[in-house]
Amino acid sequence: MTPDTAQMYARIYAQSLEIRIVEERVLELRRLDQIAGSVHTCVGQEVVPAAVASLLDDRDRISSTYRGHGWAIASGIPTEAVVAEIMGKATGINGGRAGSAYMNSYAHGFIGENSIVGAGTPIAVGVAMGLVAAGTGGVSVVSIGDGATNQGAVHEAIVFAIARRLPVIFVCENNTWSEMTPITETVPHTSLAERAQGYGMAADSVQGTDIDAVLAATSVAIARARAGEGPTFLEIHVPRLLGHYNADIEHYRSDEDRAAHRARDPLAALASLMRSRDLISAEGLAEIHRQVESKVEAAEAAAVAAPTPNPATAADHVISLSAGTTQGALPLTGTEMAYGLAVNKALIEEMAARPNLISFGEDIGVAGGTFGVTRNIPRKHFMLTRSLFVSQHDLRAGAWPSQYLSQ
Ligand SMILES: Cc1ncc(C[n+]2csc(CCOP(=O)(O)OP(=O)(O)O)c2C)c(N)n1
Repeated sequence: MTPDTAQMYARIYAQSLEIRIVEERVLELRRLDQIAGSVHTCVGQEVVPAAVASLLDDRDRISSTYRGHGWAIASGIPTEAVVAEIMGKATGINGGRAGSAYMNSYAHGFIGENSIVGAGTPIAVGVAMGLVAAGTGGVSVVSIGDGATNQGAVHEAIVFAIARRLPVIFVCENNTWSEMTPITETVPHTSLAERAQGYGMAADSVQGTDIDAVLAATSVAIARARAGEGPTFLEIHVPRLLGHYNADIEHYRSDEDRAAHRARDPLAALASLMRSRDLISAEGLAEIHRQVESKVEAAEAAAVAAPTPNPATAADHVISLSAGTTQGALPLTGTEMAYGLAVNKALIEEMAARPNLISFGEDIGVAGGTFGVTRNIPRKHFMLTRSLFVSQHDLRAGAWPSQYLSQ
């Protein structure tokens, strides 16, 4: 172990602890009605975002589920802006509009949370296509739960990521529960990593309590993605230390199951590993706790003191205006037309205005798709492959190597 390793583990530990304390404070603020709606915390899973994100850099992007406070913090969003966002405050990273389950910050490479199970995966695949087009070597990481692997959207995302060898890492945080259903009830005969291998995808399965394995498997996946070798499914086993959401009393869960999960807390395992390898002293560990606790305390105090959004700004960000359109011009007087035609016209207009826009889907390049919504997109702007429109600019820049354009 080099001093660098010791520092890296200490950083991962400090961030995981910070996420844990934030989540505990969030639950308390929710109990005090200072947060509206449900909150889904990641207590027991903190090491995953902290460890995975520690290996990423500015080129990379992260998408997560509604259980994404940890991923938001690991992306580098200031803790105060995360807590304020969960509280719906004006100083939140999204001005209080996204709340607990929809935080995002492009500036921090955080594409965002999503409360629709599995819905982050096709978005992450689209992000990966964008990264390939940009040619930076960036990787698109998306976290999902174990239950999400049963969703159609996840199947489609995996199939597409493999077909185009996209730089996606599907991080499956397997906490064995999907709300009230254990994963063994829906996937009884195979592990999730084996299931992913069945798609022809590289896959690995590691324990969250084994930080070395988590870091090693993530590094391999990142290297594979950066080298253009395609996606990886990374199953990380973690405990679910609390209920599915803040008000879940877990009446469906046995005491034995709860105790078994408590016995494999990755945060505690990381602290003991650092001590047993002499990577940190007992005093060093205590110092991390003091620093993190006061950091979260200050973040919470600032979030509590922050104002709620000004009601006069309620309509801000509702409509994204095309160039040349002013808010005053809306609502526009329109012409009645079939919905598919309206989509087609909008696509033609947007693709002409924004050269970086691409559209993908089966058969869309052949006859404008089954419903004709991609018909008549001007050829002068776009080269056509069977299923993918790519702007001429991207092709000239050589941003789309042939493996991504296979028909
Ligand atoms: C498409 C969809 N179906 C159902 C739900 C309701 N729902 C919310 S969370 C959840 C369980 C998901 O379990 P898992 O993917 O294992 O993630 P975890 O909550 O354990 O992190 C369900 C069924 C939803 N939000 N979206």
